Amino acid sequence: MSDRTAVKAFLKSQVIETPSWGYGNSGTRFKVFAQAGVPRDPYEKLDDAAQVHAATGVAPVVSLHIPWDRVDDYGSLVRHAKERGVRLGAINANVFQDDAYKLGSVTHPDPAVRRQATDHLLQCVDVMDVTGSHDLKLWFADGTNYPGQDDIVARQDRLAEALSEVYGRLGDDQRILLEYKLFEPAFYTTDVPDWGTSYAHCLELGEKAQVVVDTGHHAPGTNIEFIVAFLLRQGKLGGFDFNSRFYADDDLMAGAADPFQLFRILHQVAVNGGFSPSTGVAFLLDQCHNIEAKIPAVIRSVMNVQEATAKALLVDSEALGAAQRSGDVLGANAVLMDAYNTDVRPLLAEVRQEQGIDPDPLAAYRASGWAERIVAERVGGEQAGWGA
Ligand code: LRH
Ligand code: MN
Ligand code: MN
Repeated sequence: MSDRTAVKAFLKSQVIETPSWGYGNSGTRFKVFAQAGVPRDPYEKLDDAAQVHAATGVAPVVSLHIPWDRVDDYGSLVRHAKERGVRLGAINANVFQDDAYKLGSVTHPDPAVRRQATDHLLQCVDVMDVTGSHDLKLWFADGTNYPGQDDIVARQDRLAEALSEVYGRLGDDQRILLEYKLFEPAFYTTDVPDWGTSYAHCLELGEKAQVVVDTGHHAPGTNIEFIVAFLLRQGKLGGFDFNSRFYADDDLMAGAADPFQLFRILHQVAVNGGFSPSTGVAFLLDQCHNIEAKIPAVIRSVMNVQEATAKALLVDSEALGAAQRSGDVLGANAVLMDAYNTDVRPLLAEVRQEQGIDPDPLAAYRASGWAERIVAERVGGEQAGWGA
């Protein structure tokens, strides 16, 4: 798609889902630097997410993390979101913060702990029924730290059993997105360490199970766009957790560390039909803002994804195909680099103007006075955050 009007139309329709936990306090294991004005509950996280959507026009969906976002009445959260012009998206299960999970959750050697973990996953599907969410996003911290600690294959069997029980509970328009991560918190083996393991489990489960690619979850140097292309070909790419990394799972702003990688990934999405809503690829952010202001950081990340998307869509596919077919190595590479080196900011400013929003989302947010308002109003109470 290199036609400017079509590119602009797509950019207006693109949906980038933001994570509730990105609005709360977070940190490293060394220190959490609390920020003034941070949400005190899931309702206030939605209020902040609505500001991101107001500024960017493309972030109307918010992922929840349970139990971080536990409320008594999820229906009231749905109504609150609606009033703010946003809606609830993926439900992320959390089976990594209970004392019981020291040796794993669904792969734990003790069946009682596995039952507890699986029950939580099933409860997350109950939440989805109320929130109208389609995606159950599963990431397991499960693994071992020492050789010999547990039986690797027995853990795979336990994982498969739990996944299959949860899969059986899914409604027709619900799916499992199974996330992988190379390591951390387990340091020797991780039960879902890579896309291949996730893919194999999803294949066994059926068509309502797909792989989610978190861009921070690979070994350094991994060719993520190859994984994306492969999964798209198999119809098994469920979505992305976008963030940036320099070293490991850094969870920095998407597009900050390596915008060229983000472009290469989105180019593969573009050429393999992943932007078509029918493929169901979800574009989620999964990041934390430890030292920078949170709402502007989410706005910047959304803009970075939009810029990389615009560049990916501007690739002259006819010229690229012709160069590839004729074996013109340098020519093909030049077509790609031409798109990457295009300054798409004026195009995106036009898109925003046509959407009726400010061409400069960060300036619009600054001018809104929201930052000052939340600092003044959100005093007292516990601040919600990563792990709260
Ligand atoms: C794990 C992960 C997963 C969790 C989120 C908080 O590292 O990427 O997606 O749900 O972080
Ligand atoms: Mn993630
Ligand atoms: Mn992560």
